[in-house]
This record gives sequence, C-alpha cells and structure tokens, in this order.
Amino acid sequence: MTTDVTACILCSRNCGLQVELDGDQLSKIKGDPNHVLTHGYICQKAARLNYYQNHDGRLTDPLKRQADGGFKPISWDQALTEISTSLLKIRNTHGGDAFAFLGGGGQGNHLGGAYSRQILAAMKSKFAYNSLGQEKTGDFWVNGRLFGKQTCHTTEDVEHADYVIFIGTNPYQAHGIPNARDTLKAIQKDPNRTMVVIDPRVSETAKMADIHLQLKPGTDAFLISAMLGVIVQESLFDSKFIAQHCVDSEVVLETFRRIPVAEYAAKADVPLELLTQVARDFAKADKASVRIDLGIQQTLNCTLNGYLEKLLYLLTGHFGRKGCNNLHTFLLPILGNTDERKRIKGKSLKRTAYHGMIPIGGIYPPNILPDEIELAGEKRIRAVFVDSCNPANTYADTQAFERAMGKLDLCVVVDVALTETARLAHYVLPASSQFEKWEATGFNLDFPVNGFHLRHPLFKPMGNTLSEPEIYTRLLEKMGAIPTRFPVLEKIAQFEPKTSKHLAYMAGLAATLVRRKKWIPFAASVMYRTLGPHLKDSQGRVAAAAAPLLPITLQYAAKFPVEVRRAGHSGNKLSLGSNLFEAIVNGQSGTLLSEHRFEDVWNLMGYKDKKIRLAIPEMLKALEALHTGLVAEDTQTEFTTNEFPFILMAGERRAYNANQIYRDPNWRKVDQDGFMRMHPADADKLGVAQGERVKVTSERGQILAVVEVDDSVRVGVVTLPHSYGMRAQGAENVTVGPAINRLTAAAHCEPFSKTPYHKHVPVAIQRL
Ligand SMILES: Nc1nc2c(c(=O)[nH]1)N[C@H]1C(S)=C(S)[C@@H](COP(=O)(O)OP(=O)(O)OC[C@H]3O[C@@H](n4cnc5c(=O)[nH]c(N)nc54)[C@H](O)[C@@H]3O)O[C@H]1N2
Ligand SMILES: Nc1nc2c(c(=O)[nH]1)N[C@H]1C(S)=C(S)[C@@H](COP(=O)(O)OP(=O)(O)OC[C@H]3O[C@@H](n4cnc5c(=O)[nH]c(N)nc54)[C@H](O)[C@@H]3O)O[C@H]1N2
Ligand code: SF4
Ligand SMILES: [Mo]
Repeated sequence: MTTDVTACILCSRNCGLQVELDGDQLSKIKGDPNHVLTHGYICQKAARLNYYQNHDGRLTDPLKRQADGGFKPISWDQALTEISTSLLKIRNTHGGDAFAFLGGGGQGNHLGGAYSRQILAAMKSKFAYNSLGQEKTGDFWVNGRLFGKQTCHTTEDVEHADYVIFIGTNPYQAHGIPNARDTLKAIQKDPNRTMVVIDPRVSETAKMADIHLQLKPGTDAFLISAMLGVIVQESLFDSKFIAQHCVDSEVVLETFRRIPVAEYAAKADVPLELLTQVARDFAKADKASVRIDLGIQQTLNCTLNGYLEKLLYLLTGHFGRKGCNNLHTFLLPILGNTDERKRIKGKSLKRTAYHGMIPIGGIYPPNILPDEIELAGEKRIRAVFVDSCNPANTYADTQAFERAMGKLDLCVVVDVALTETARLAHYVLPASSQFEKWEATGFNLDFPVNGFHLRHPLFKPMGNTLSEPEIYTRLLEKMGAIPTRFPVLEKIAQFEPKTSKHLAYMAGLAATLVRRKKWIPFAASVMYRTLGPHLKDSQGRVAAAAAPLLPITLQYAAKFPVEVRRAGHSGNKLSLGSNLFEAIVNGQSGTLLSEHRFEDVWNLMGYKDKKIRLAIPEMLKALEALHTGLVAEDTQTEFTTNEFPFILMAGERRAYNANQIYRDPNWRKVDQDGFMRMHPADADKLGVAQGERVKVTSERGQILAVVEVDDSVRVGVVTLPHSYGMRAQGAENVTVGPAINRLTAAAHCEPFSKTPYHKHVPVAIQRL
C-alpha cells in the first residue's frame, strides 16, 4: 500500500486528491489538504474513481473493424500506418476540409489536447468540434463583443459576495464554483448574505436559497430583462461605473426603460414583487455576483440570456471587484478568439460547407456535424477523429450521429474505453488512463488567484495503451509532418546545464522553427521528442508530456510578471518563467500561478481602450424580437403542442452522474435507473405511480424511463439525468438508464450558435 497525490477528473473543479494505492487499485480516496486551490475539498463522486481506472470496458490494444463488424486487436504500428495512409489519401484527394476533429479533452485531461490538435494542422483543416460548442459558445461570442476577445471569459467571486444569484445552475450537485457545498453552506448560514436561485425546479441549491424564483422553463430572457427593467427604470444602475468603464450605454438603458416589467414577470410566471425585490437588492448590494450554467445556456434564447446575465452585473457595476464578477487568466489556451468581424491573417473565418457555420471561440458546434457529413455533397466531411468525448451518446440526436458516422471513409476514436462512439469507428486507439500518464486541466478559471496542477502518473499504463502525446507524435511521424529525429535540438536539450533553465533550448527551438516554418504547428511534438526526455521532477520521474508547457509558462510570466511574483515565484525577466515552469513540474499538489488585484481585470480586457462595449446590435435586435413574439403570443417560444405536451429538461446533474467518465453502472450508490422526475399532479393525470415505467416520445425518438413522483418540478415539466444510456459492459444492445439524446433533434437548437435546447425538449409521456 502506498499513498500519493493526484486530482479528481470528474468535473471542472479538478479537486486535489490524496490516494492510497493497492497494487493497480485506487483503494482509498480523500481530499488533498495541501492542494493549492481546493484545500482538501471533495464531493462523494471522487471516492469512486477506481471505477474509472479499473473496469472491464477499458481498452488495452488498438482495434480494427473487420468486415463482419467486429473488432480485431492489431499492433500500434499497423494501426498508425493504416490510419496515416488513409488520412493522407483523403487530404490529397479532397483537401483538408474533408476532415474534422472532435473533442480533445474531457473534464480533467487537457494536456493531451496540445498534441491531438496538431492533427488538424497536419490535415490542413480548421474543423475543430468540441463539447463546449454545444453549451458555452453563445456565451463566448457575447464576451467577444462586450470585452473585445472571446477569450475574455468571466468568473464570479461567489465566495466573497454578499448577494449571489444562481441562474440555471445547481452548484450543490454540479459544482463549478470553488468548494461548492462549503461555499453554499457559508452563504446559507450567514444572515447578512443572500442567495437567490432562478430555476424551474426546486433544486438542491434552491432548497438552500433565501429566495427561489421558480420560473417557467425557457423564459429567462423575459425574467432577466424584467430585472434589468426594474434596475434601469428605478435608476439603480451604477452611472459612475458605466461612465468610467463602458461605452454605448444610452441605447441599452433606453431599451430597458421600455421593458414592460409586469408583463415579462408574468411571462416567466414569477411573482412581480419578488422579482422587483431581487433586482433592487442585487443592484444595491455592495458585493454581488451572478453565476450561470446550462439552465440558461442549453435553452431558448441562450446567446441573449448570456448577454442579459452579463448586463445584470455590468449595469450595476458589480464587476472588477471582490465579491463580484471578473475576468480571469488562462494558462492552457482552451479557447481561441474567432471574432467574425475580424479577418485572421487577412482571411475570413472558415465556414462549414453545408450550414455555412463559423467557429466561435475556435470551436464548431456538434449539432451541425451530422449534416456536414451527410448533406454537403462533394464538400462533405469524410474523415473524423474523436478524442475524449462520446458523441454517439452525448451530442444531440444520437440517431443522426450513428447514421452519419456510418457514412465516413475513416473514423478513428482515441479513448480509454470502448464507448458507443468507439463501437462505430474503423479504428479504436487505446489511451492510457488519466492516472497512468502526466495530465493537467485547462479549467483554471479562478481570479484573482489562479493556479495549475500538473499531475504525475500513479500507475503503469494498462496493456498496450499509450498516452496522447505518444499517439499523436507517432501519427505525425507516420504522416511525414515531422521527422523522427531532431539531432540539433536533441543535443541542446541533452547538454544544456541545469543553470540555463531551458533557455538555451528555447533559443535553439526558436532558431529551428525560423528555418523550418512547417514544423511550427507541430511544436508540441517536437518539444516532446527533444526536450521531453530531459524533463524530470524532483522524484526523477520523466515528465516528457509537459514540454509544451514551457513556452506557455514563459509567455504567462512575461505577461504577468508582478502577479507571478506575488504568487511566490522569483526570478528576473529571463528566469521567472522557467522558475514557474519548474514549480509546475514539481508542484504535486498544484502550483499557484499568479495573484492579481481585482482592478487588474481591466488589463485582461480585449479592447485596447479597456472599455466595455455595452450595446451589441444583434442582441438588441433579439430583445426586440422577444417583445414582438410576446405581443403576437408566438407559440414558437413555447414549443409544447397537443402531441408533445410536456417539457423535458434533458440532462440534469445529480449525485451520481459524471458525464461519460464512469462506464460501470455499479459506481452509483443510488439512482441506477436515472429516474424521471414528474410532478404529482401530472402523475395523477397520467395514472402513473412511483417507480412505474413510462414511454417518453419526442419528435425525434422514443425511450423508456422510470418515474419518480416529485414536487420539486413544475407541473408540465419532467427531468431526466445526463450521463446514462451507455451500453452495459460487454453487452451489445443493452443500455443502462435513459439515452436522452435519442430524444433530442439536431435541428432543435438556437439558430445563431447552434446550441441545443436540451433543457426544453417537448415530449409526450405514456403509461406502458
Ligand atoms: N454531478 C455532476 N456534476 C457535473 C456534471 C455531471 O455530469 N454530474 N457535468 C459537468 C458539466 S459538463 C457541466 S456543463 C455542468 C453543468 O452544471 P449545471 O448547469 O449547474 O447543471 P444542470 O443540472 O444541467 O442544470 C442546472 C439547472 O438548470 C435548471 N434549468 C433547466 N431549465 C432551465 C431554465 O429554463 N431556466 C433556468 N433558469 N434554469 C433551468 C435545472 O433545473 C438545473 O437545476 O456540470 C458539471 N458538473
Ligand atoms: N441531452 C443532453 N446532452 C448533453 C448534456 C445535457 O445536459 N443534456 N450535457 C452536455 C455537456 S454540457 C457536456 S460537457 C457533454 C459531455 O459529453 P462528452 O464530452 O462526450 O463526455 P465526457 O465525459 O467529457 O467524455 C469523456 C470521454 O473521454 C474518455 N476518457 C477518459 N479519460 C480519457 C483519457 O485520458 N484519454 C482519452 N482519449 N479519453 C479519455 C471517456 O471514456 C469518455 O468517453 O455532454 C453533453 N450532452
Ligand atoms: S466531482 Fe468535481 S467537485 Fe467532486 S471531487 Fe471531483 S472535481 Fe471535486
Ligand atoms: Mo459541460
């Protein structure tokens, strides 16, 4: 039995863990009190991580699909040679646009993304699809317009706020904020702090709140507009903040002067007095903050919701201060800035062939992919690489995905497990688990103190698995994108004295890349092969995969020298960055990167003049349309019909779900069926009892579900959890729990961002 430290890989918080290892088993798991960001906090899900590490669906060998549809284990060399030949043929015949890459990292594995993304460059394709493109791109687009760059991502200092509004998020179960349950309890206990939850369900967080606005699903745009109406009409906005930090405010204020507050509150079906009180108290609070998530992002008007939510704290000046909303830094660039108003290197953004869709934050939306494969004729996507996601279960419209995948000339899946998507692939490449290789999360979204945790491997790789850095580097070598040896760089790395702190290597790399520009997109693999073997932590472990962090860290330190020093790192202009890098390589319980002052948010702005552009013409137009729709009693905004009278919120976060990371259903202590919540009045009307099975039908498909009679939901609204619907181990067609994306249609999405309306799926429910 040995003890070690690592981090949880189940949600964006990536809490530090102390683990006991018994042979190849994770036998005991606790929070790591020394972790620089999470300080020992964990939730119940982390204790079950051995179900991720060890289960009989783990892949051990590369697999190739056979004529009979089954898979045969093959060698890495055969797999990568055949894949490389096939990729090159597709690229040379049809061009790079025939290739798409999906994924690149789940909740805790973003280091591999630095390597996997290189395949896009090797294929000369821009088509990077990712799970963020079905939840957060509307939000990123709004950030781009308000703050100047789509990478200006906001965060919320809930821990220090005295007035917090949670809209469409259930942090008690989903976390997403630092040490969620402790943070929520602290607010709950303190009579001087107020928690407001805006959610159609009495969620676990709503139960803890001082005020719960149980709105009608999909009406947030009305509710938040009404709050902004109160704030503007009662002159509760912060005119000093607006004058100092914002431009174009007048047209925005004028818009909200005209909002019919009472009508909008009625549309959202919340009491006018309560809404008014929340708007007033929020505006008047000293430290107030708003936290949002899927409840407003995967539903009607999602991009507009993101705009309105941000106006709440911007018009009231709850921004750039302690206890308010802020911008933050990133170490790993998990998002890009693809603002459609700007040409990048003189070129417009690449549009997809069928939908003409542009990327947001560098990401294309999964909802359009089946069409781009099936309907784009000669310009269709013909080859797809899938890494660290399971689209055949998690992206909207499972049937469309299954059908489209079947039409590809080449589909390769890189995963630790034989997922539903892997079963559709031509080749399946087995990755070492996140506890068998160096890994890190890029979800370091904290401010003013931000950190990073590079995790070392706890176990030897299972079977013939390889890490993503090794898989993609070998593939690039096979494709001829990079050579297998780099004699000059190898020598520099080998003979560089420790005291030079990799700076000679960096100079050598720069000189090499100036001469060999075509290697620039593959710098991660070049560094992995040359510097990598010489990177060791204090325990002598070789951290080759961490090589690409060196230039990123040097850039970070050059950009924020004062803040990096404040976080405890030392060094001059040259050495600060490499000292920070050393600290990361050795920081077993995470490393603090930087400590900003709140007023530094202005230095993180994208616009050169540091001013927020409050008016976004497209959003003001969308607000008008909202109003027109209301006046016309447009049933389109309701979506339910006689045929599909219920609204299904498809994808609730619960105590025992965690995306697709656990595949063995035995990890769950409760809720094996992934029950459907239904209001007692609806259960009565349908004549269904607690625990009874029902048929759920949407315009797209049909599944079975088990009813939980539960008055936490509104009448006419039912919920099903996310994360179920995987095939049981070894079974061909037996799925465990509801496969919710058999109900969701690809076209049921916001036209602008193509984000699915998962929280608003019209369904019919019948007794069996
Ligand atoms: N336990 C657990 N935690 C997770 C995950 C997991 O699978 N399991 N997944 C992680 C991931 S990838 C994500 S993105 C986050 C998501 O985290 P959250 O978004 O917080 O979780 P959800 O339960 O999907 O939705 C939040 C709330 O939105 C409410 N909602 C539904 N419709 C509406 C609406 O129209 N308006 C409003 N205002 N609210 C609405 C729901 O009732 C629900 O309480 O969770 C992360 N954390
Ligand atoms: N209807 C509906 N659909 C939804 C949602 C919803 O609320 N409702 N939620 C959506 C949201 S917000 C999200 S984020 C997505 C999540 O859906 P996905 O992005 O598809 O799910 P993840 O759990 O992130 O996928 C992780 C995959 O990575 C694999 N994996 C684990 N470790 C490694 C590794 O080290 N290397 C590699 N290569 N693979 C590894 C796992 O086996 C798993 O297959 O689901 C979305 N789908
Ligand atoms: S699931 Fe999230 S909150 Fe829970 S222990 Fe893991 S990282 Fe922390
Ligand atoms: Mo997500």
